[in-house]
Amino acid sequence: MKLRLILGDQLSLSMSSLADADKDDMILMCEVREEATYVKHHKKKIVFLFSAMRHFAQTLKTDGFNVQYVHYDDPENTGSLRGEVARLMNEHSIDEVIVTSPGEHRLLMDMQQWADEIGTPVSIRPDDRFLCTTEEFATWATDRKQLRMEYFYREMRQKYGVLMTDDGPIGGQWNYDADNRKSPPKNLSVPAPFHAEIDAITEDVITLVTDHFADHFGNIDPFHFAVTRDGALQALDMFVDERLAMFGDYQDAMIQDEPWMYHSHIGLYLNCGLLTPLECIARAEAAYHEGDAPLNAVEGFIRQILGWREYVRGIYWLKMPDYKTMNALDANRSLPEFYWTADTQMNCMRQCITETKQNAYAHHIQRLMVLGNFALIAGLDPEQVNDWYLLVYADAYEWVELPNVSGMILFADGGVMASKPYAASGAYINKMSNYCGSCRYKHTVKNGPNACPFNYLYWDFIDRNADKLRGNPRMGFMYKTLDRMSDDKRDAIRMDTDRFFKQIAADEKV
Ligand code: FAD
Ligand code: DLZ
Ligand code: SF4
Repeated sequence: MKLRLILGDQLSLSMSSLADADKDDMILMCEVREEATYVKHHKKKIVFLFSAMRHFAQTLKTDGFNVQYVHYDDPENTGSLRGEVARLMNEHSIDEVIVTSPGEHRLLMDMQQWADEIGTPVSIRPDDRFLCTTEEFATWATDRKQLRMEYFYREMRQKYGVLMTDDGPIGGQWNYDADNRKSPPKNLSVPAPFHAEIDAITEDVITLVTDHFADHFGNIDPFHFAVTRDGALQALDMFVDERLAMFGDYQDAMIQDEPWMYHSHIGLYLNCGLLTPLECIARAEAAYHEGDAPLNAVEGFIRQILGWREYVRGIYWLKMPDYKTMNALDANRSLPEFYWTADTQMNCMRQCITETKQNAYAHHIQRLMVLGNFALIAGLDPEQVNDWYLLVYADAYEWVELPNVSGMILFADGGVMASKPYAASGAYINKMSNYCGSCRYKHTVKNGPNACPFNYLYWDFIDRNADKLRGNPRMGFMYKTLDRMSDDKRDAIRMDTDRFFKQIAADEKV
């Protein structure tokens, strides 16, 4: 008999590990302490994943498969994937273990030892849910000086014939980002997000997570995520019908108390297998052809999935394991406590952290330009920042989280992903949001106790990293501006920065 292991983020009937499944084979799914606590995942993320796993196991059983499902609180549960595979091997006559390659390097390294330890062959099959294999990405990357997403994306468009005509990209351009940076008007009325009802399975999981993960970050209530493929498809439909048309215009916009904006909120479904990337791309492309959404919105959305998502996964497998420990800017400040409590007077940070706590979600520009930008200019330790991002979001797995954090926000990879650090001062946050209007700090003030901390931290970052960044051609303008600053101005920046971090060290509210 073969044992087929399905991980929590492998909830697709099309998994390579199920490709030739026989109804006599045994399918193992298990809720284990090791996976749920290697970082202390947000409570809502655990509820989502355990409930989605239990629903998927039910689907497999209904389809006639022999499923062994190990509950978290089963007294026999050994607490690890390896332990659960070994336990079944002792109880049954199993001649091969089959699994689809996991999304995280640490688990792949572990699985590659399993065969020796249990004395049975372990076949690790490729994860063919992605649109670019790790081998194809490595070939694309070979001999390139710069691994820029835009060129990768164009090749993916051509490979899959997405938004293409015989003469090239539909509309004549590959990228409509220039149209996608509108500031939000005052009276924007954002549609309500998808809202699934809680069933008995989710109810049980909520009780379990409340009892066993009380010390983990975040709120369970309200819980509205879909936990089945049908639910995830409904959420996708709702996005295409109600939000996609505006996705482009307000992609970079942030509004106070509007955590969901015009984003799709499907990342958590894609990453655990409830949705497939091609079906999301096809739905959006069809909406364009039917005249339901403009090209800037559809191209922008498709670029995120066909471009960014595949690209970051390619970078992850190309650069691991070294990527995880890279710290090109030698950043070493500890993550301030307010990343956990939201107890800060910086309104933008308070909003984004509060929403993250509440929803296990923040949209891209909040992750990038508020939470990430602060981490970059404050010089926070990449390891701590990575751990935070990996545990707080329901869509976070290391293959997608790490390149976004170490590459996109922190420049810890020294420029593998981004050609320059994405640092910005308060003016940018004010341009793209209405957060500054209700802030105790003033985005127009550059120094002193009322100044927006992003303003002086930005220049301190530029100054502090001069030896590493001055040579970057895209930073030339910044260093010219810095060089023109008076000594008094530079002293004021340093003093404000010192005061700010001293206040944090003294547990004062900043
Ligand atoms: P939308 O804005 O509607 O975009 C549609 C889809 O495109 C997303 O669901 C996602 O699958 C894909 N996508 C968009 N941007 C990216 C990107 N930069 N990288 C990979 N896929 C992308 N995404 C994750 O899935 N998991 C993470 O752990 C994660 N961590 C991030 C950390 C930082 C610091 C930053 C800047 C971005 C991170 N992202 C991550 C990317 C992006 O922010 C999320 O995919 C997105 O916010 C999810 O919300 P959504 O489904 O509403 O996405
Ligand atoms: C994220 C997660 C959590 C919280 N719990 C489990 C679990 O109990 N069992 C399981 O099979 N998978 C879980 N996962 C997802 C894994 O961490 C994920 O498969 C790996 O990180 C590889 O991407
Ligand atoms: Fe954030 Fe500065 Fe604006 Fe306050 S003033 S919301 S700290 S950018």
